[in-house]
Amino acid sequence: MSETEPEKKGWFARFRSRGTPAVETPKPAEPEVEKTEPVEPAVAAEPETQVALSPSEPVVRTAPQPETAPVEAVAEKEPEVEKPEVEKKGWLSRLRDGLAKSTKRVTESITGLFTKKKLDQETLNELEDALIQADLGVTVAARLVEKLGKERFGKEVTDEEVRGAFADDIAEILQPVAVPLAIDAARKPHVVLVVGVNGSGKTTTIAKLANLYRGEGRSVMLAAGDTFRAAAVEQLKVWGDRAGVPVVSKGTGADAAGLAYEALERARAEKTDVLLIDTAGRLHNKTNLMEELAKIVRVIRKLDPDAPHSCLLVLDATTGQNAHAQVETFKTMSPIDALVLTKLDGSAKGGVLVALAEKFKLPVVAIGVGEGIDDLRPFEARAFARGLMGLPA
Ligand SMILES: Nc1nc2c(ncn2[C@@H]2O[C@H](COP(=O)(O)OP(=O)(O)O)[C@@H](O)[C@H]2O)c(=O)[nH]1
Ligand SMILES: [Mg+2]
Repeated sequence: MSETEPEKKGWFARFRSRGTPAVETPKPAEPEVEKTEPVEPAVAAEPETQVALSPSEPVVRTAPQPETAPVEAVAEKEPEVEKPEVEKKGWLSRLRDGLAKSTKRVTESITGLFTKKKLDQETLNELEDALIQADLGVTVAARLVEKLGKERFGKEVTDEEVRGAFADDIAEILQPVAVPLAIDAARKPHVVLVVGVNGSGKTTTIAKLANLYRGEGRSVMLAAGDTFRAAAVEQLKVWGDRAGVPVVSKGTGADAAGLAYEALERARAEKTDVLLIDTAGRLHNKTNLMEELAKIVRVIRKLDPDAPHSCLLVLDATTGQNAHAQVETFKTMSPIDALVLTKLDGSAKGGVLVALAEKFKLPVVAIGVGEGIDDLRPFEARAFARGLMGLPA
């Protein structure tokens, strides 16, 4: 996931460019299946312990199975050709536009505070509120404002100076967690377990990672470990086909740990570089999910005591502060060692990433900026911080 210097420059340049049309990458047919489920609203509206499933909720959702033809349909929709420049810019526009919602919240409130006055305590308090409102969290807000107060109290400051100072401090908080996922090439396979609540973007992120690693010349295998939801296995199969990687799967209701074991066996036999294991986001209740994730880890460790070599928690940025509870919950269930924040293209709560970085100090290995297979990007501290504060990179 390392980016070359020229690409970085391109990133910044394009990040700054305005008016670039966002080109939607056509999605495979299966996300439409997702659309029939109230995935996102359900996640956003759920209480903190999102993994808990009420007893009345059906075990197998009634979403229609995707037709068996989506693979061809997908191939037709998005042929494997060199992406035109305009499409490459698409994700940047979406990130900028998405972040713009977060940015607007912060900058409008900051700007509104500065008319001509000197920095006083009242303004500092209001600034602190603005940062909390923008999901940066109480701790970060207090720290940023305290530092600003020490440096500028009683002096005349402009809103741009304040945003610049905040952006620098935020970048400093984010820098240590802006770490790409390191794949150990000596492992065959490097096992990546992907966990997170239903609808957070696990399956999509797996597809994106598979595509990324394939692009790096690595061999990849996917394990369809979400055996709970009817459409989940088919969804991963479609994505696997899109990315050109094999998918190990069984039917709905199959034992996920057994499936993960088989997938690891096969990946070892085939000397695959990376095995990505999908998991269920929720089961009948939290205890079941906890047991299932623990069992997957236990069982794959029979084959490789170090597995999983990476355990990624996928978080939907639109859920804002709820992401904290999700980290806490999943930490008790599996050996989380990194985060992926998805849907930053459409979240007004991007500031939560800063709060998470400060609190948990878990690496943010990538960010999701769209529904397409290419819409996964390395997380860059400074660009994100300045973007959030409405400043050019
Ligand atoms: N806009 C946007 N949508 C995303 C992103 N990642 C996932 N999604 C969408 O979120 C929904 C749930 O994703 P899915 O991968 O099925 O979540 P899972 O239940 O955790 O496996 C789907 O409609 C995805 O297309 C992202 O980065 N941006
Ligand atoms: Mg899924």
